[in-house]
Amino acid sequence: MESKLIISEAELSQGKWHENTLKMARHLFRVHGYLNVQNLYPKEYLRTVCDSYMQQLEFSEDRTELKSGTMVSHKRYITPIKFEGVFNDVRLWANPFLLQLMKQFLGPNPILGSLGAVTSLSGAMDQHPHADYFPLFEESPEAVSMLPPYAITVAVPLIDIDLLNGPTKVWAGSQHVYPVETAMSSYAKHLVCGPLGSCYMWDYRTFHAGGSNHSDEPRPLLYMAYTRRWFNDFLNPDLLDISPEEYEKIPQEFHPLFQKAAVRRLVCRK
Ligand SMILES: O=C(O)CCC(=O)C(=O)O
Repeated sequence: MESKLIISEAELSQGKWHENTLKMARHLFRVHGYLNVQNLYPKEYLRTVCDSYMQQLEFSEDRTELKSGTMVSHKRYITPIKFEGVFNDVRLWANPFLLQLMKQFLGPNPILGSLGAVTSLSGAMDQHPHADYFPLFEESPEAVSMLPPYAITVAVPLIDIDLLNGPTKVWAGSQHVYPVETAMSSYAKHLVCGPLGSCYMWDYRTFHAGGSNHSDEPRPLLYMAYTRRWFNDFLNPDLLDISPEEYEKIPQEFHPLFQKAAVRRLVCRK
């Protein structure tokens, strides 16, 4: 069974999850290592995000390659995103339903650690299974199954994503095992996708892989990493960088989400 939730009409009108749904979300995320929420974002806003992102991309003349970003597997590119314009918007990173989930999964003080997008081009092949980070205590495999998440990747489809243009394959439950069984046959493989407005999130330890793109169009998937305050992600090059001008635009109540980016800037200036 897929680990999936739909926000109810009553929850949408109240702007928050019902307590029981939150408990269910926590249970699903802990057991499966991921959660798919089908209706988290307003579609009109995401269309503006998609337009802005696609305008930033530089394609080769025949559109078979991307010149911007880093190729992470066949015809699949990660591009960091500048924290400005439509991306410096509370609707994206402070969506009330999303923040409630992040606090359930990561404790009361989550940090936004990175912002980027992964785009697979037409013809992209299946990516290799991987986790976004190592287990924290590699010398103690038994700890891996007990520890709660320390970081989460939140993926936001910028178009309707389906089985044709490229779901993200997720090996449910693999976040609890170390060393992981590399053939992945011990874990249930879920093909996670959703329409514009949906959002799926996985534990940094959960094995996953971008699926092949059999459509004629690029498949852009925005991502944000939310982490516990003390976690430092040494593997990902796209740590959030916020200029002082953009930081000023962030409402005060959300400054705790950006504590680390703010401190990094102060330290780097010295
Ligand atoms: O393309 C996807 O669906 C996921 C990509 C991914 O996990 C990665 O590039 O690290």
